[in-house]
Amino acid sequence: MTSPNPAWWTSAVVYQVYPRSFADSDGDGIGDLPGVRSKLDHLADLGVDVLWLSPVYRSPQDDNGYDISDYRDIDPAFGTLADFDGLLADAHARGIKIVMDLVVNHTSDEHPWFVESRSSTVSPKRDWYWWRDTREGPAGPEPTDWESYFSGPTWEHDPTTDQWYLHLFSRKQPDLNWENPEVRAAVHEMMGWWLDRGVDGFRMDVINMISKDVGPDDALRDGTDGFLFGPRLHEFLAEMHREVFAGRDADLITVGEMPGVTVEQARLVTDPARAELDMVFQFEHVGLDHDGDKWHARPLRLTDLKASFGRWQAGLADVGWNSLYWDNHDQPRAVSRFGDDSPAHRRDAATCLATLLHGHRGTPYVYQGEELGMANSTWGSIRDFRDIETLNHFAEATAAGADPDDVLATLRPASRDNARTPVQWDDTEHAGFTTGTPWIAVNPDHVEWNAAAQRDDPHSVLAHHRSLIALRHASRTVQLGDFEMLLPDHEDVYAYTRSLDGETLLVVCNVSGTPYALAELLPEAVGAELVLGNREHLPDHDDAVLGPWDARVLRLT
Ligand code: TEU
Repeated sequence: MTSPNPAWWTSAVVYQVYPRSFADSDGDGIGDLPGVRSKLDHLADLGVDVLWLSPVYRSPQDDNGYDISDYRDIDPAFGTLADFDGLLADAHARGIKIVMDLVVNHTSDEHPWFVESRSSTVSPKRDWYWWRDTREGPAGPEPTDWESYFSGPTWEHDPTTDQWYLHLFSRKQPDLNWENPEVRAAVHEMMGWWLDRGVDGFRMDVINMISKDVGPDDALRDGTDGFLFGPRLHEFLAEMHREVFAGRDADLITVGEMPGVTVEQARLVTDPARAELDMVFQFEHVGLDHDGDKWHARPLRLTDLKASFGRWQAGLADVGWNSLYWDNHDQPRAVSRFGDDSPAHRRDAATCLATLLHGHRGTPYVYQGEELGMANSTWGSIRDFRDIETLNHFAEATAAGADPDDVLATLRPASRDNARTPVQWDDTEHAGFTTGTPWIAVNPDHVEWNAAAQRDDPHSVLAHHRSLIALRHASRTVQLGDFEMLLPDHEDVYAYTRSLDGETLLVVCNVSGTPYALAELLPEAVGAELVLGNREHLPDHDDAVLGPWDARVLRLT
């Protein structure tokens, strides 16, 4: 991508807002669009270029908005279309683009399309969803053995027509049948409607699940072969690009969330010559601390992380483009998961992980609160949780005989709710998030960890994110430079170079509490100019020693 005029987003940083937990303007305990609007200066101060809004559309909120019942309206909990337009105008006035969350693998079961589809087997919208008869024989009655991401089978029986409909997520999220050109046309038209309204692009939810092969498949237990990266995915993405984006002169951005996507598949999807998507969210690194069972994680091995990130950096070096993220609304907080959120090390670990990530080649995504070093929360009983994935897992595991306390112990570090506690704006009772009662409890550590405490602190996690974003904006080497991994076998230190036009930057991060002599690790780093560091102001700092969670960007040439 070192073409003479690289795409604008190769130098951009995206900030993700989960509206329900960002800022509440009317005291109902639920974040909303006027709340987001009231915090735009925080985003402008941080220096981000794009605001990705998790879903704000009309929704029964079964999965916090990822179950949409009207794509062209705002859920009253979040505000109105006028509130949205106001937010968009104010964001644009600050040079911040807005990306909508496009959730079109499925709708809500309360969407008029599905209400019509389930009304009768001859409904004109019957084929807008996946309907199947009961499977006879011992394997049935569900048409296939697929398991939902939210526990239980992916098929729900509908007594009205005595057939089953497919839902990869909750039973209130029936999957759309993208084989039907009417479905695709309706989605394209809806996307055009939002682009005409001025939005700057889309983050596309589980977009690699839209092409499915729903055949009789007694053999396929988990079903991923039947719906991950199906046979017509490239065709559907290319058609979408042609029908929705081609011919629009605005600087748009598209990112596809693609669980299970490989480097090879991402090269095809993000190759500009193929006009599908600009980038994808891959999931490899957020699966390295568990073998597919997120409820039973183990410590991350840094060599595994280097192998994975190294492969993605190399794999998309000559074609395509990477997205870079640690946190989002589905992942527990990285500083607790991959770092160290103890009082002694939390600031250093959060800034170390941020440096490690932001120095890579790709577009960084900062999730709300990550810039403040927000950590996993403390969870008492199951009543503290809100996330459907978490609650369904607890119900299924305890129904299968597991001890509730044992299951609770697995939920605390892994639940998506760790990402969904309200943003910590200040040290008041509800962290300045709401004047009402928050829909989910504020992390009690907000008294110390909050934006107000960090805003004017030059050494805060917030200040460090500001500096990382400013560095990306200023440095073509950080934006486009070639990537080379160093020390691939070191279990504690992550180091790599970025090179462009004669400049070489070295990024070295000690992802542990053990100090290391720099000269022994990287002799070329000794005496190099410090471009950005996270610990040089600390009394125990020593240029020659990489301290605990020490992270440095050095200029070698
Ligand atoms: O997430 C898809 C997805 O991969 C997640 O379900 C993930 O596997 C899981 O949460 C990890 O614990 C997208 C959205 O980001 C998520 O919030 C929605 O719940 C889901 O799709 C359905 O729309």
